[in-house]
This record gives sequence, C-alpha cells and structure tokens, in this order.
Amino acid sequence: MTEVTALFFEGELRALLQPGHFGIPLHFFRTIDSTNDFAKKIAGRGGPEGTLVVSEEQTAGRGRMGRSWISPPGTGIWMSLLLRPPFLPSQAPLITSLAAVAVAGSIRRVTGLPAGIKWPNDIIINDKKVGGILIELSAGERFVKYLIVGIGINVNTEDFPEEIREHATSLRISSGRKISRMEILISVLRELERLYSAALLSFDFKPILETYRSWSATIGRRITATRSGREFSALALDITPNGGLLIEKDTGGIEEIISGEVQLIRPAESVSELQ
Ligand code: BTX
Repeated sequence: MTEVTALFFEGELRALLQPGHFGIPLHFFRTIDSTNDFAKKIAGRGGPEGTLVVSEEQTAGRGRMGRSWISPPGTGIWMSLLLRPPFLPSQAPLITSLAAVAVAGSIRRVTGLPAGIKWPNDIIINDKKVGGILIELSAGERFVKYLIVGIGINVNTEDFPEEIREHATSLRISSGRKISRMEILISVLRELERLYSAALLSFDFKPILETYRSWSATIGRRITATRSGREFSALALDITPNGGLLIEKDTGGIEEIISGEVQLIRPAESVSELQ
C-alpha cells in the first residue's frame, strides 16, 4: 500500500516550499533513474544552489563505490540537493557530516527513534541501515564548483529484498507505525539549510561535529576496515575536525581514516573475542 498518490505528494510539497530557500526550484518525478544524476545535469547547466530533485521511485538509485540503492515507489524519500559551497575540495567531507546530522536529527525529532550515524554516511537504527548519503562533487583547480547531496531514507517500507533484508530497516518497521514522508522531507530540508547557513556564516563546523559525535554509532566500537586490500581491526576513537575517523589499530598506532568505510563488529562478537 502506498502512502499517497505521487501527484498529491508533489502538490503538497510545492505548497510547503518557499522562494529564496532550499527546495526552490524543485524538480519532481514519479520515476527517474537517479536523482543525483539529474541534479548533476542541472548543476552543469548552471542551476542555482538550493535546487532540489525528488522522485517517488528510482530505477537506478546509486550508493557509493558503484553500489546500488533500492528505491521503490511511494515508500521512501529519494532526494538530491544542489549546493555551491565556497569550499576547497578537501572540505567536502564536512558536508557528509552536516547531512548526516540533518537526517538523524529529523528522524529523532519526527519519530522519537534513536537514529545514529555510522561513519561516515549511514543512518542507522539499532545497527540497521535506515538511510544513506551520497555526496558527489565537481571541483575546479582549487574550489568546489558544485556538490550534490543525495539522501535516501526508508520511511514506510514494509519489507526489503532478500539481499538487504538482514541489514536494512525503515522508520515504519522500527517504530511500528506509519510515518509521514512529507514531515521527514521538510524537516531534513530545513535542517540542511539551517546547519549549512550557520556553518558558512561562521565557517565553523565544530557545533555540527559535536552533534555528529553525540549521535555516532561508531565511536567506542570495535571496527574492521580495509586498506590496500588488507583487512584490519581497530577501536574507533573519535571524529576528527575534518570529519574523518580516528582509530587505534589492534596492532598499535593511531590513525585517521579520511574516506572509505568501516564495518562495526557487533558487541556480542567483541565479547567473545575478548574471552
Ligand atoms: P552505500 O554505498 O553506503 O550503501 C549501499 C548499500 O546499502 C548497498 O550495496 C546495499 O547493501 C545497501 N542498500 C541498498 N539499498 C538500500 C536501502 N534502501 N536501505 C538500506 N540499505 C540499502 C549509501 O550508499 C548512499 C545511498 C544514497 C541514496 C540516495 S537516494 C537519492 C540519491 N540518488 C541516488 O542515486 N542516490 C542518492
């Protein structure tokens, strides 16, 4: 059962967006390959900051590193926002932290669920993935030309395909009730704008990173990561001022991981490993 018809969702959404704020112009689709791909085309044609692309369904939704993002119609939020921050390309990961805080914060406020952030870009509830963030950037010699913030959130999904069932959840599955996609989408958009404006005004990401830390589902956990094809285990210590992950390797040595991903070792496994 879908929540509302696509057109109703679009009309309601348009009525809630205000000129001069994130979300205008809006490009709304019933179905599209990937909202990030469309947003990139708009950005290439000089589209303004704050342009939003939303689709009821994605037929080729993308995750990171060539992975796919399952985006069935009517159940989730599949959106991309175009930003043109006055940043060095090396500062772009901070936007991943900002978006993660906007998404986790919106889920917490609207649903009361304890949404956490698995470094760097997963939104999780009880170790299951409820949302993901895909930031793509185009950079000139020094500065970022544009940045696409792609966000996927499983809102009212009732079941997942076999291949992700064990690791995925939705707000509906986690809360046991239907959740308004519109309320979540508008909250995410407003939070993104509030955090982004504040960070650019002061050029200070410390408050965002503080919140990121407090909702981190990675800090304090044992993790495994891969470097140069070799897997190693470590303890996750902290989030660095760049949005990187500070780890202490089991073999000794403290390092910062700037990008990539890590796997959380489940607490039960940690206990048995300690025994
Ligand atoms: P990721 O690479 O961290 O996660 C992708 C992995 O997550 C997949 O390989 C699969 O195991 C799992 N997965 C796929 N679909 C889902 C799902 N619906 N729920 C939970 N787990 C899933 C995360 O990438 C970034 C995802 C961004 C998606 C948005 S949607 C709007 C925008 N357009 C677009 O094409 N991508 C972004």
